[in-house]
Amino acid sequence: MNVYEGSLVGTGLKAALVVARFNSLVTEQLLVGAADALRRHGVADGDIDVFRCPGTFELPAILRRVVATGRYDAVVALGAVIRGGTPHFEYVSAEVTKGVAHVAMEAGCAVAMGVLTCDSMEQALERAGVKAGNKGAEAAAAAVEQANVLRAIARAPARKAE
Ligand code: INI
Repeated sequence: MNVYEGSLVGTGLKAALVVARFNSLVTEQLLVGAADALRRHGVADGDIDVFRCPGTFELPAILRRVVATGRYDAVVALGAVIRGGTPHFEYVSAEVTKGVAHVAMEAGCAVAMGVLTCDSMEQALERAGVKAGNKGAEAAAAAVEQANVLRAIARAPARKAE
């Protein structure tokens, strides 16, 4: 049996964090958590680039451009969609989920989803480092693991079918 999986060691990886400015009280904390997690997993500070966009709706388009540069092993989308009194929340959260998934499927590198979809600002802050962990950090760790499993697949020896 040959098992291919990704380690959580980020040494030598180049990473990009794409962060939405809307709800920046939350998204800046997701960014702090994601950058901290990358460094703690061994990614060099100079190998982490940050790109900002207006809102979560704009994340997939910027993500796509960042991925297309071919400069990164791991890219993380960071945003916070918080329910208001109108259906806007549903549209933005549905589009970003589809958009990030679409970019991830086409990308040659790891793409991770660090976008919160919450009912309240309180729920969002809890998930941005206050009391329920930091989803930015979790997404960054997932990106490191995914980048490493992609590398492992690329290095796997070709075997003939029996
Ligand atoms: N953008 C967010 O990142 N979070 C939200 O909660 C949000 N809501 O609810 O409106 C939001 N809207 C802005 C949207 O992402 C776009 O920037 C805007 O529609 C312009 O295209």
